[in-house]
Amino acid sequence: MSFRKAGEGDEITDAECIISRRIRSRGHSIYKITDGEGELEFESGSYFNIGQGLKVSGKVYNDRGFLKIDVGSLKKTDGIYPKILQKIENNVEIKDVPLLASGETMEKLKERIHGCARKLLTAKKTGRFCLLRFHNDADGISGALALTKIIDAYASQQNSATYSVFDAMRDINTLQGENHPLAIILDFGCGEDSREGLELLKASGAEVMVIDHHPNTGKAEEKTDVFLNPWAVNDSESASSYTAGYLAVEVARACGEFGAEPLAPVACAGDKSTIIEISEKDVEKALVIDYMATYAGFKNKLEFYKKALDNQDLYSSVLIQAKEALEKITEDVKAGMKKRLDGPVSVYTIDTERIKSREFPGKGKITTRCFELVGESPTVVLGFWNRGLSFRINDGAVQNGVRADRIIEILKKEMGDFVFGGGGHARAASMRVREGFVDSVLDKIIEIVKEGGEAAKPGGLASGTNF
Ligand SMILES: [Mn+2]
Repeated sequence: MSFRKAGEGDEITDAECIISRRIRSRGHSIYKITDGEGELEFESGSYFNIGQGLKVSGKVYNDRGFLKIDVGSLKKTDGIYPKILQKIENNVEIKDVPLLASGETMEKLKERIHGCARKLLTAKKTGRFCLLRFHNDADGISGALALTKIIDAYASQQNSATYSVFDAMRDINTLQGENHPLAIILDFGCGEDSREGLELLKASGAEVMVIDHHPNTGKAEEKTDVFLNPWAVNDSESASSYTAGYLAVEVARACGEFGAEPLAPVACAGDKSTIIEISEKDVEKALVIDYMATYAGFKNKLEFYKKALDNQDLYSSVLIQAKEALEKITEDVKAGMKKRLDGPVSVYTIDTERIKSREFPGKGKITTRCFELVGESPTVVLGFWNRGLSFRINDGAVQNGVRADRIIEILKKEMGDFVFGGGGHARAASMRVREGFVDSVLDKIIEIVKEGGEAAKPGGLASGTNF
């Protein structure tokens, strides 16, 4: 008999169920159990983990309005958890609401959004252990704030766009002893460099959900159970504009959590996406989050960001400091930027290490500042430092066939000995370069851009690279 139909006096025989909650009472515990369709409770002096699979028999009774089982027999049984989760997932209520951003890409993603929502609602219902790894910028953090409106998660900030083997080891350690945990990777993890890390995470037995908008060069869907990325349905660079934080807000909305909506334009403002309307206030909020993220290690708690957004005094102080820091570098950037190529697509470079700034703005933001100062014509800005560089490319240049992800791919092939991991979007990306070789890499990039028109044609420089 299913728990949903059970009533006072009914006999339950060998029902497969899992522990979904434990409430401590005087001298014993009250356990909530679910068979995927309904819930019952029982009292016990023994200790069971959340998610423990059981076979339970006994008689149902009514204890002041709560249906409980007077347990006759109880056997710990493994392997039940996934089955019960699946049942709940099939039955949870999804809100099929119009999406905040319109267009074909989002319509095609709806099923995947609902898939994520089902997993999260089920995790909430069953007390499932969730680990949430979010990228350390306004997009990733806004998304994490949206998802934690649905689930309680062990949230951990990721200060790199790559999910390394090191990251995976740390997470597997955290998940040790948890029953069939769910690991959520938000706003990173789809690049080639994240492949091995994701592989390990999946092999550890965790269920893996990736919500990202970076080009899927690492074929992340093969190492994940739930994969939400616009690149899966749209193979043009416009896919990147559906930011991870925005997607997370859509997942929250599908769960019925509409309070997450104000986070969507903040996420988009952070990644300079214009798929939805963004106010000046959203841009400021994104700046505040970015500023805070720069000054925080990986131990940063999500709560910390939430408080700053809610606390007017703290918020204003951070905003003033962040704006001042950006303002301060503007003159230096103007003086330091160099036009290295004048043509159908121009190239500017900026040595980010010669800009006097403390932790904020970082190298990426300095490059962005330079990008904001160049004109509207097709342009590439390269911010460089000792061991790497950062790309900012405008629409005009992309239309001329110049794309950061393609250039990085060519560099990896042709200069593999001193070009390391790199990745990102068509219009914004960064890469690591062996010390002492940045100048030659810059020269090579300028050469590629010079022949940029060729790169876009079949048989040109970019042929053979698949995006
Ligand atoms: Mn992002």
